Formats: sequence, C-alpha cells, structure tokens
Amino acid sequence: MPQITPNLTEDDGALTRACEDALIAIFERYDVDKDGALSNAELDAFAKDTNGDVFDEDARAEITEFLDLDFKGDLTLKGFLQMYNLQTSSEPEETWKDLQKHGYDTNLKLVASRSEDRDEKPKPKAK
Ligand SMILES: [Ca+2]
Repeated sequence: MPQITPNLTEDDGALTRACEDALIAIFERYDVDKDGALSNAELDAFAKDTNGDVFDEDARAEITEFLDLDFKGDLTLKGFLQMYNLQTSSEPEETWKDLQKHGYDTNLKLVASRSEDRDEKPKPKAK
C-alpha cells in the first residue's frame, strides 16, 4: 500500500507552509556565508548533495534567466522557492526525493537531524 503523504502544494499551486519551511531550512544550510543568497559555490554544494552532481550549463542558464537573483547574480531564497515551486507543480515526486535526500521524512519532519538541531521545544498541549 502506498504511503499517504501530505501535499506539497495548495490548490492554487503555491507551496504549502510545511514544504516551504523545509525548503527554507535547506536553503539556510547551504547559504554558508548567510548573505541570503546562494553563490555558485554554495549552489554547487547543494546540487551535489541533492542530485549527485553540480547543475549543468543549461540548468544554470535557466536559473539565471527565470529565477530571482541578487545584485551579484546569486540565487535568492525567493528564487530558490520559485525553483521548487516550478519543479513541484510538474514533478512533485522529484521534490519528495530532494526533501528525503536532505533528511525529511514523508511527513516533512526532519529525521536525519544533526545534534545541534535536536533541542526542539515540546509542543504545547491542546486544551
Ligand atoms: Ca551565500
């Protein structure tokens, strides 16, 4: 029986909050210098971990042409989310694969957590 997984997009095609939160956390992990955008080197590191290889010239040209970049030509968080919005609307299974590569389970919970991520606060109980 296939596992039931939450949708990654809303009815209007926008990414769900849970999906967006996971992608933001991934983006921040690769934005090593914390300037709010992924440089070529940072994007290469992300692509290698995600796809096993850096983006080829075509993929890079598409990023430069269609996605939001900062003044240095680096991919911003907005551009990163645009990239995933595009991919998810056509191939949600690819986005699931990427999320799982980065440690998320099928409920978008981070399971392959690093030790410094483990100090999660207990959820308040509902009344
Ligand atoms: Ca950066």
